[in-house]
Formats: sequence, C-alpha cells, structure tokens
Amino acid sequence: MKFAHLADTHLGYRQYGLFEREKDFYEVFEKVIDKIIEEDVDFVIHSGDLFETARPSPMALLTFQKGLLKLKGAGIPMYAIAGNHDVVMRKGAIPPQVIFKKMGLKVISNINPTYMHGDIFIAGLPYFPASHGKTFRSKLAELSEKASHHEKSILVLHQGIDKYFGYNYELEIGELPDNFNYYALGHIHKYVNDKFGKGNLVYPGSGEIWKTSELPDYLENGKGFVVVDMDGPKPLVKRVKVDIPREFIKRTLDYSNLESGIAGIKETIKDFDKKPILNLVINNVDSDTSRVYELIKEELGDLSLMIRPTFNMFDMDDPELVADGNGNVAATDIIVKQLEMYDNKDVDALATDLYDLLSKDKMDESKELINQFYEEFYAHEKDSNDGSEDIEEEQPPIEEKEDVQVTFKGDIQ
Ligand SMILES: [Mn+2]
Repeated sequence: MKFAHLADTHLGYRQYGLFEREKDFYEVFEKVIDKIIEEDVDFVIHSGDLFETARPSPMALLTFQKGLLKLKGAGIPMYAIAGNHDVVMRKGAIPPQVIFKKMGLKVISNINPTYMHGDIFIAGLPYFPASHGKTFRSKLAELSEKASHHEKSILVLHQGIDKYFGYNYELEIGELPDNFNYYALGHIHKYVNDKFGKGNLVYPGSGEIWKTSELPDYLENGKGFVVVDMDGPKPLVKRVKVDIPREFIKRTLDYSNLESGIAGIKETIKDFDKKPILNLVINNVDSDTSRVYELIKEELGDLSLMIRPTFNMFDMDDPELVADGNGNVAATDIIVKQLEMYDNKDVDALATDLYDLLSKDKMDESKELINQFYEEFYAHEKDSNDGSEDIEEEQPPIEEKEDVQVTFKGDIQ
C-alpha cells in the first residue's frame, strides 16, 4: 500500500497582490496531482492549509475540484484535514474542505477523526490553536489508544512542534503519541523527514514559495510531496520534487558595484521562461534609496515579475558584526548599528532588550518593558510639555491596548 502525502498548498494565495503568483500556486498544484497519478499510489493525504483562506475564491475552489476529480478518475481517494488557514475560529464553523465530501473527499475532522484504508488506520485532527491545548491533548490520547489496536497507523495533524518550529509551536515533541507508524504533518513549509514513534514523521513542506524565508529550504530540498510505502516493517519515504513555475532570485549587491551587479543579474535572468521574483539586498547605500530603486527598476523591471529590494546603509558582511566565537552575527549588534541614525542610547537599549525578551517568548516582560519606556521618556515629556492641561489627549497606557502580535520574519505558517 502506497500513499502520497502533501500539505500547505495555499490555493488562492495572491502573493504580493499579483494574480500571476496566484496562478503559479494553481499551476504547481496541478503538476502535483499529475505526479501523484504517475506515482500510482492508493490514496492521498493532505495535511492542511489546502486553501489560503477559509473563504476561498471560486477559482481556488475550482482548481481543487479539478484536481480531486482527476484523482477520483484514477481511482485515488484523498483524505484531508483543515489547517490554520482553512479554519474559521468560531464554534460550529466548517472548513471549505467539507464542500467536496460529495465528490469523494474524506474529511478528517473532530466529528470523523478516524478512517480505515484497507488495513491502515488513519487518524487525525484539524488545526488546534495553543489556547485549546487541553482538548487537543485529550483527543490525541484517544486516537493513540485506538491506534494501539492496529498494526499500521497514520496520524494526520497540522501543528507546529517545538523540535522543528522553535517559535509559536502548539506541541512539544514529547507530547506526540509514539505508537503511530507515520506522522503526516503540515504547517511547517520546509521539508522535514525525521524518525519518530514506530516510523517516520514528515512535513512535506509547502507546494510553492509562500514566503521568501523558505528559499534556503527550497534550494536544498526543492518543493513537492512524498510517497510513502507502508508494506514493509517501517514506512519507506520517497521525496518527489515538483518544479515551481518561476524562479526566486536572491542577490546581495554592493552599492559601489551596483552597475556590474545589475548587469550580472540581467545576464542570469534574460532567458528565463517566466519572469522571476528578485530579492535584492544592496549594502553600503549612501545615496537616496528611492533613486537607487528607480535605477534598479529601469534596468531589471521588464525582466522580472517583482523586485523586492532591501537597502542597508552598512555592509552586512562587515567582520565587526561577527560578535560571538561561533561565527554567528550577533543580532543585537545589527540592531544597534541600524539604529545609529537615531543616535539615542535609550532607543538602542530598548530595542536590544525587547529583542532578547521576545526571542525567549517573554510577552509579559516585553509589555512591561515598553510600559516602562513609555513612562520614563514619553509620558513625562508630555506632562512637562507646556503646562497646558490636555490630559484627555494623553495616550492610554500600552497595556490597555490590544494584545501585541509578534510575527518573526522566517515564521512559517
Ligand atoms: Mn501553511
């Protein structure tokens, strides 16, 4: 018995607001379906974030319908859970996957968490946020108990696990039941294939580049899905790569050599079938950045779908920035260097302390720090301003505002 495992296809995602990028996501999904049929599998598992939103556009829905019916025509059923993108966090809300039940999609849900495919026990749950951890853990325990009655079992989840995610995870690796043969996971957009439980734990990664931070993984593992053979004593996992429709190019240029840098990129991309996405880092910029951007656009605009420049007023490779013995760049030094223009030691201290607290997920302490800063430098300044009693206009204390949402660059959801 063989199955294909994919996740995080994010159909309907219009990256950078570009319809071309939305079509890229559809195109790669269609290729994945064709490759799955070529692989001659018995069934398919989709581990969530099938759609970009819980209310997909007709085009996103039709793209999925086409793929599902193509699989059905080849006699290949699909099992699917809802991910955090497909889910509406409201009681009684239903994910878009449910629309396709009549077309044969087997939705793994809180109501129907288990299936049998031949002798394989398939269990799973839709995405659970960390705030519902208690319910989630008790449901996992129930599924684990049921799995103990079967020789071959698969657990399907869409969650972040600390071992692979590091930040914003909902589950620690030790909390995952260890009696399944295969863990079909989704949520992390990079490819992970690890030994766990009675076999393997796999994140197939996203189908397309959903965030630029996925580039290093894409260059190493490509994008695609896996095919799993369950016949032996342990699952056999094979990675199947699927070409993405257009290239993502990331280059670092130095302002002093900007023209030759641009010429080099021109040479690389001029014969591409589809215009690439260009991510450019330009170091040591000592000129007006909008003028630099105009120049880049003039030279490369027609050859690329999108140019995303980052301008640095210093050199990221400056050896002075390598502060620790492990050869890592100290993030705090970069922050201070970036804040040089403000020439304010208090702002430097706030930024580095905040960085430190937030990287340790210390939310309350971070809020307290911001409050202190506000009290010390802002509230008083305002008080002693001009003596006029404009108290009503005073900002509310920060803690009364909405919860601070922190998203780190490189987060993968
Ligand atoms: Mn996702």
